[in-house]
Amino acid sequence: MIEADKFSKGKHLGIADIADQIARVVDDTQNGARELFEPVLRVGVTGLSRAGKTVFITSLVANLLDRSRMPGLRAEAEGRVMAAFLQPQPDDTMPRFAYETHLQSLVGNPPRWPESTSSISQLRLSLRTHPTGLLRGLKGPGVLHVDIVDYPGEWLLDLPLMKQSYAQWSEAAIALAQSPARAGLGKVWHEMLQKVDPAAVLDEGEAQGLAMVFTKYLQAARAAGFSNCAPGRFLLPGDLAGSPALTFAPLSRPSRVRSNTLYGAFERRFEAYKKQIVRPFFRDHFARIDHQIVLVDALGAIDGGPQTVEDLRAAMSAILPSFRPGKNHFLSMLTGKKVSKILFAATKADHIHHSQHPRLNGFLAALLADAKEVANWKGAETEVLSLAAMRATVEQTVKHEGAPLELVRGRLLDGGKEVALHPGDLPEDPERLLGPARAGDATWPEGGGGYELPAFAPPAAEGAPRGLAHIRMDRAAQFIIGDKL
Ligand SMILES: Nc1nc2c(ncn2[C@@H]2O[C@H](COP(=O)(O)OP(=O)(O)OP(=O)(O)O)[C@@H](O)[C@H]2O)c(=O)[nH]1
Ligand SMILES: [Mg+2]
Repeated sequence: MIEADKFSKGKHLGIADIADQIARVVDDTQNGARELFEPVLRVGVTGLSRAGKTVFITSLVANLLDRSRMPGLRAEAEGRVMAAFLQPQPDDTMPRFAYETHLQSLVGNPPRWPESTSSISQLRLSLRTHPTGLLRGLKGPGVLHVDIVDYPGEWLLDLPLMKQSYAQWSEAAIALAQSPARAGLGKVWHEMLQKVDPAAVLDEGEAQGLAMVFTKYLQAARAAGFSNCAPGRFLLPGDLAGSPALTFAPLSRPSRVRSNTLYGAFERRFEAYKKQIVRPFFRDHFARIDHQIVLVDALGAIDGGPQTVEDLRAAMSAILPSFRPGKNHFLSMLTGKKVSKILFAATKADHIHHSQHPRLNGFLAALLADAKEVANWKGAETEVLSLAAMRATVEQTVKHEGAPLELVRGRLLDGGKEVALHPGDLPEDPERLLGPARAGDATWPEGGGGYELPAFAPPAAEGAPRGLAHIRMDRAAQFIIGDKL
């Protein structure tokens, strides 16, 4: 339908403008009509760096193409899925997600985890199903296209920057770097920061030197397990390495800002970074997401100690409100679209015995509670789940001092030795982890148990692959695409 006010509001629309508007409306209607018959579901897989996005997408696709390990997917259990197949993706300007390469590395000999992602890619998976219920006899099979995008987790950290001015970002970044948890990580940068005068006329050599030592600090922070390491492109510049939009760093604001000074130049570059790099990425990627999956490596953060848990909590609290559906916010303003389902998933749950999974869910829910409250997920259906996209361990129960002890057995990523270990018990009350985290404690309290959560290698392939061994990927798939099948 063409809305009347589209035409009446403009000042003096020329024939060409009107023709263009009509063409666009017709085009949208045609796309809409096409999507009515073959709906497209755009699934967002979001998570910080190393959260498990690439393994998750690979496993989701492998387990949808071969559904023998997917009893929890209702359409499959009801025998209604006739076929699943990969299709050329709709967006010609985006590289294809290297599904075959990632799968090959996971099931290869020896099996390997895929490389960390350095750029954006996309995949379209299509499912042909018999309709349900009353329509069964009336309608032929339907096709659902599922579009999934993968990108480096570091880029997600840039989302909160959209709301900040250079002065606000600088102040927060300097304060964070000086917090006790990060003390020592940015020594060289801090020393240089003491020496430079933000109000002095720009010296490009000095600017580059500052950007370099600041980047080194961000790399050190990430290597120490911290999540909050924005701007994301400083860690993963791709083809932007060395460009002026990446040659800035936080500075204290001088009383008067002149455009020819170091501060003036950095402020302009920060705004250019937001406008030319961050904004297009979020506009193009998040613009039309229907269902969102937020992956969180909660166990990795627990393994790192209270300070990495607090850092993860802060990073998620800064990012998640940006997904707020329907409010007058950057993403909603760009898209006008509401995400209708959000799955919050604790990844790599094969590190602990399944009897601990309810506690992991409780911890994740508590970790994200602030963010969820701020974000006010009105109108969106949410679920919290623990899952493993690729199960690298098996469970085992042994007798220890007369009592059963639950272990997980797997091959260590580092060295390849097979071990069976008790990773530690998560507390019933998540506050026992979040309290010390909020207090900034360096270690978990005595008697808190301690955690042993080493990285495992992917399991050795078991003959012809039948999907991938997983934990609750069928539940995740049911929540994300089940009601569309
Ligand atoms: N045990 C276990 N480890 C996993 C699982 N999924 C991911 N991992 C581990 O987590 C690492 C990171 O997973 P990726 O899927 O590459 O993470 P990502 O979110 O794509 O990371 P970036 O591309 O760096 O943003 C892997 O290399 C594995 O070591 C899982 O289901 N089980
Ligand atoms: Mg990745």
